[in-house]
Amino acid sequence: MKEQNIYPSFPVDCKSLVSKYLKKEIFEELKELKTKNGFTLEKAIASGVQNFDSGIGVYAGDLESYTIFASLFDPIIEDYHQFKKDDKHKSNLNAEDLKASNPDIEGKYIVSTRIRVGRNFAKYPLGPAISKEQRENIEKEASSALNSLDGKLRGKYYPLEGMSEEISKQLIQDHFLFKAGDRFLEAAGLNRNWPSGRGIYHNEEKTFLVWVNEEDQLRIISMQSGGDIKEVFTRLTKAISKIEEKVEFLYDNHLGYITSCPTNLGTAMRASVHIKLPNLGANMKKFEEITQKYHLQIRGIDGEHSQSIGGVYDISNKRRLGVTEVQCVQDMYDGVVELIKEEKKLE
Ligand code: ADP
Ligand code: CIR
Repeated sequence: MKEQNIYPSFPVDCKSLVSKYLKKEIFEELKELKTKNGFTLEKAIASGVQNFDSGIGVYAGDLESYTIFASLFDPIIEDYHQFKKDDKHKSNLNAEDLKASNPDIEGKYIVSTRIRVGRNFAKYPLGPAISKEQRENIEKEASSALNSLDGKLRGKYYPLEGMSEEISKQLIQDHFLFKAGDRFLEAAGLNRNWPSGRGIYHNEEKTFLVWVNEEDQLRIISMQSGGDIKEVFTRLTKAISKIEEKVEFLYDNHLGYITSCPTNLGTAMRASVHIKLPNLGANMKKFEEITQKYHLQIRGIDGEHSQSIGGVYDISNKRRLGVTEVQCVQDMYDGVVELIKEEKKLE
């Protein structure tokens, strides 16, 4: 029989935030608690307990997880976002406030720009705690709201179930679709009943896409080739407000938009460019000095936990909570301007 409620041990070189903050006394205080949706501490920490290379290692099953397990979640949130218990989140989705003329008109550095937000339905638990039936209802409600979009946002919903392997492979390779089998999500209970209830909506040009029932119930995405960051942000903000006419999203005055992973709380926004920086890539000290100054994260070009290929990096905002959406994109934009300047110096 599986042993339950035993304080997990982490290797000494484990750097995840869950290993840092899950002290024995916190574990003892929280181990018997359960949210109204039946979400427990054991479920919340499963991803970090099964994946010692996690950066964070916890997921929430519902809004209540963030309060019931606050003595674990709060220090993790404070550490990742530099956001304190009494701070309030602010939202600003007015694209007019962004100062971002294309930093690479010749198209020499920026391959593509993508901005996404995570959103979850107010009336359901989050992905780690939903039932198959709830997930399927979300899919129905999401696809019906999306199918009512018109103009440049008009598109079609494609369920994962029944999608040919060839098409899904191509969509993943072209950076449009999420990957299957992520071990961090698997351990968090986010891959249960795969592929049922999952899918992707996109317009003809694939500049506006929505992932359904991956890590969050919706990932609303605007993307295109090149570096016109403002155009990408403008399209995203219009799409969000259209979808919000049909669906009520989970929002909290303290934590902003509620997401299953605490790194996405607040704006739930990741604004990124795929950018060619081979010289900075060979000078990581300088590279990281700039990314730290502008609160940016470096990822590989096949998404989270992937490697850079051919000197192309995924550069995105790291801050998402306690800063507005405009500020998230501005962080990325200002940092990218500086990165291009430094890359030119090194050429
Ligand atoms: P998320 O952005 O939702 O946190 P990932 O980091 O896994 O998740 O990225 C999802 C997909 O989006 C990956 O295929 C990744 O390559 C792609 N992607 C991210 N940023 C860009 C970009 N600026 N241009 C093109 N594709 C991108
Ligand atoms: C982890 O803990 O590494 C995964 N659960 C993903 C966390 C979010 N991603 C990130 O901050 N880069």
